[in-house]
Amino acid sequence: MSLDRATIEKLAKHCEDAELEAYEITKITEDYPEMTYKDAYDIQWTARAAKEARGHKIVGMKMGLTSQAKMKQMGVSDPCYGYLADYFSFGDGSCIKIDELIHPKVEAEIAFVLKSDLSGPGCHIGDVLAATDFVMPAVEIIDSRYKDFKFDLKSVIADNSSSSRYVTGGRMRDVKDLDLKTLGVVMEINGEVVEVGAGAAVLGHPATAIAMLANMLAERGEVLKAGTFILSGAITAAVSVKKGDNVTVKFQDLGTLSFKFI
Ligand code: OOG
Ligand code: MG
Repeated sequence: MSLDRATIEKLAKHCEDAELEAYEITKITEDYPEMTYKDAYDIQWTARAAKEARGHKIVGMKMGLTSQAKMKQMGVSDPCYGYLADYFSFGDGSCIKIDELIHPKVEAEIAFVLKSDLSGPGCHIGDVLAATDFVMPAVEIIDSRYKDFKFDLKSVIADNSSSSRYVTGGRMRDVKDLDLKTLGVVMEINGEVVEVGAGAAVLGHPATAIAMLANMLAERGEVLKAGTFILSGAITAAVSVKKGDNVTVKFQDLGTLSFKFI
């Protein structure tokens, strides 16, 4: 049974307040076990509209739980998406204030920027590669609002798929010049290698995640517009960070990016 509009709005505020004020909440499915996947996305889209109404710009989208490493780490079996707001975005060399976050983790990702619209249903990897303007290196900082970073798929969707911050590197490349399947990444924290991976960790090929996003959005009548920035999902497992940590991710063919938690 679906939740009513008032409950969707209440839960959107509940999750978004926890994000804005950086405090933990219990999984919303504990109080609303009957909620559906559509309810979960309705909650996410309602919080997104609230941010826009307050003057924030939505600057991109993300896919999450697209790799076996992540699905296994979080105990879920399907990918999910979320949106990226203007204040989530940081550049290479940034300092990120950890006190604004609850229990952040970092994960290496490949970001896509589109040059033409992409829509489902039936969107496939060829459509994605043809519609991609360029790819660039990125690190996502996820910060589930749920206690101990534990959730089920509906709860995490309602919580904007744990979106929190992301950092992009300055090197853009044409997908024609890269093999995104074998593109390797090495993630270091304070000079120590903590995770390694290759693009194929993301559904066999990161562009597959973008096709999946277009197909999921089509269920709501939404389209990925030309110019959209999209995080395709973690290549590595997510690693917890603390104040003072220096994160460096080396991407084959896409350069290195670094930032610090202060
Ligand atoms: C959900 C978001 C996962 C990814 O890239 O797999 C994600 C979570 O693990 O908190 O962003
Ligand atoms: Mg991610």
